Amino acid sequence: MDRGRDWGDNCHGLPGEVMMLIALTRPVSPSIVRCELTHLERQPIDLDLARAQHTEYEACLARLGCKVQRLPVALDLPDSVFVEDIAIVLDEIAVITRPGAASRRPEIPAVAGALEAYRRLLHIEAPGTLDGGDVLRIGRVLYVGLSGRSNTAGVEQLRCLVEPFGYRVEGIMVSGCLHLKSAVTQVAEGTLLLNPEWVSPKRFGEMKIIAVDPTEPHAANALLLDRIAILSAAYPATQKWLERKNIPFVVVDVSELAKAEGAVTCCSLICEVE
Ligand code: CIR
Repeated sequence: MDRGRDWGDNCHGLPGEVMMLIALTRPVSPSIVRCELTHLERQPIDLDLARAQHTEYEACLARLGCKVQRLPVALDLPDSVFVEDIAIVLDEIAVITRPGAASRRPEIPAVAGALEAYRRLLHIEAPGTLDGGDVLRIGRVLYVGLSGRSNTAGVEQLRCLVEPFGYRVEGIMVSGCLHLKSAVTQVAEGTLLLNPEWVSPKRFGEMKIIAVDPTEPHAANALLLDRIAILSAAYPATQKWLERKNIPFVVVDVSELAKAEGAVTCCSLICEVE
């Protein structure tokens, strides 16, 4: 369902410079039924439906102007569809993470192999842990969740890696959810969608805050592509709040991936290329 105008043209940058957005994705693995779970009880996952929803998610990315690049399926890596956790893609470099769940570290080679075509790669190393889902970029600031997955060593390593490129790193406490981006994401220029039960709005300075509807604690995860947000279809009450603020968005149904504790940001890595 598209609630915005036609946002297919995502070309921007300097005059004469044609930018393209690559969206790296990876298919749903049949082993997703053995995924990591932290805050949810295990429920049966309908694999065919999960795959269909993922394909529709990719189609949504394509409609919004991304060139979708699919990595090969990883039959024995249950959480490999959630590529976001494996890297932080910045304009100048990409940082390959060291995921907090050891089961997810074998996901790294395929993601790093694809990203090295577009960015110089830097790496988080032991004892640091960091999940991409904990890193929210707003301009030149990287807000990094101190969650069950990302530790202070990981945050400090990230700081050392990115400060030379002009980024500031701000560690942020999160509780009650998996990642920082379960609790807060950007939905428009200068505007965050946030669950105040899981992260304090005070850390985000002058940004406007829209709170999730209290009946929808998981609604804060949105993927902002250029000027339009992709949201999970499961949270209509929160979407009414966004409509009232004239925030443009589209929705996709990711109900089966949500049973694996995933949402919309986690299924792609967005990489701007010339
Ligand atoms: C995990 O626990 O690692 C996966 N089952 C879910 C990861 C979701 N990732 C994300 O939101 N960035």
